[in-house]
Amino acid sequence: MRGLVVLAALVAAAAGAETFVGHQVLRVVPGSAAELRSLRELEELEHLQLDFWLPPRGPGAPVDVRVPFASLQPVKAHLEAGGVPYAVMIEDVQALVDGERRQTARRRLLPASTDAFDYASYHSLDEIYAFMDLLVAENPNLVSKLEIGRTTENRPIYVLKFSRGGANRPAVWIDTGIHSREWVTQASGVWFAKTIASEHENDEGLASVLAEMDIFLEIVTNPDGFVFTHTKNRMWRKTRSSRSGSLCVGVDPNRNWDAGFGGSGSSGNPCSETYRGPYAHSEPEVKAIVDFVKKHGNIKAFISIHSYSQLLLYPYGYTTTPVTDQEELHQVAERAVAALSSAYGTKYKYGSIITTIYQASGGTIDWTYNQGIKYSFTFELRDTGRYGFLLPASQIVPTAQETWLALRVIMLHARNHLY
Ligand code: BHK
Ligand code: ZN
Repeated sequence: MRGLVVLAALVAAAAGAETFVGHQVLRVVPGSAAELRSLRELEELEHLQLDFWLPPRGPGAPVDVRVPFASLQPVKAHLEAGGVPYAVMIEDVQALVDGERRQTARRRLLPASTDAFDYASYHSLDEIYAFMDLLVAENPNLVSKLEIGRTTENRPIYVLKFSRGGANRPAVWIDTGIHSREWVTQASGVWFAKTIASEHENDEGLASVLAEMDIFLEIVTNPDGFVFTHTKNRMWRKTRSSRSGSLCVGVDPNRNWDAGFGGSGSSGNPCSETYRGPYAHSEPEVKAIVDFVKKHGNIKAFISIHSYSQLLLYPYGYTTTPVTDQEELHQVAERAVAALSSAYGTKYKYGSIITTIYQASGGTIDWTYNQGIKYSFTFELRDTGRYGFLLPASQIVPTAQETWLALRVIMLHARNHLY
């Protein structure tokens, strides 16, 4: 067993992939403003190469941070000196990455039918793209595939359209995987696609949605980043664009939208994980959606899916000014979360982005809301930090199933409140 683990790490290293041998994910809960300051000091120290899975927000809010092996001693010493308590959430990140790789390697290869697709495994970009073509071929009267743009590395960006006909019907938009390392989201997107195709006649609620609305589903919203997580660095979050004057690659596609662009809760440093980019919509992956949404002009609900933390959020992230529709969105969120919990008891919190997590400017759903899309929501799927971005594949299907119940509530509400 131990030999296998070492072998897997060696194979990955030989292929030029980043390894995480001995990296730990620490959960730190700052109890006071002073402890928070002590944590923020760590954030500034670039040489430590810390990866904040959950960045510092306020006293009492947990911070999850991946600490490279070489930084463990100084980080733990810094925390202990400041009297800041911490727990080890993940002992060895590479062990989880290796387990995930072994599971992925055992996946059923692309079958002849989407019925036999392995929904309980993680898949590569090519497999997901092949799945989409299969689904379209099997359901020519419901499903079609649109190319809405090309990535920085010239990969096609695809959206699945589910439509019973009609011209430019009011529509629901769902995207998964805008942050590439949030693997349970793309995997859930695949499951949603199959479920829409197979349930659109059995499920009365879904049928009533599709009787009046189209559904657009972008499963791999950051294809370059996704390929990079499979081949080079499992923990890649951003796009893969580069700029002169910096060796650092990528823009945070959830800080790149023209809604409070450049404000606090985003970074102007190209090396930051929350780098907003040189200007709004600089990223082709973002611009493709912006152009699509504007051209369509009749999108009524826009749901952007991330992981992890188990949250259902509505705008705004860039300002504390509540949205005009706050009361209605809060009630929809409450009902969506209740439906979600009914499957496996998974507990979600809900509220506006800025009051529930932190200030974030240039985020997706702030822009869509300001475009007039009232039902704009973001999910943060499972879990609450035991595995974080490395959620075991055994949780893909249950995560997708429970999330689907919440999506149904939002879609049905939009269908019953067309505006
Ligand atoms: C979600 C929506 C809008 C603004 C911020 C967020 C939280 C999200 C982020 O962009 O910082 C956290 C994250 O990626 C993990 O999914
Ligand atoms: Zn995210």
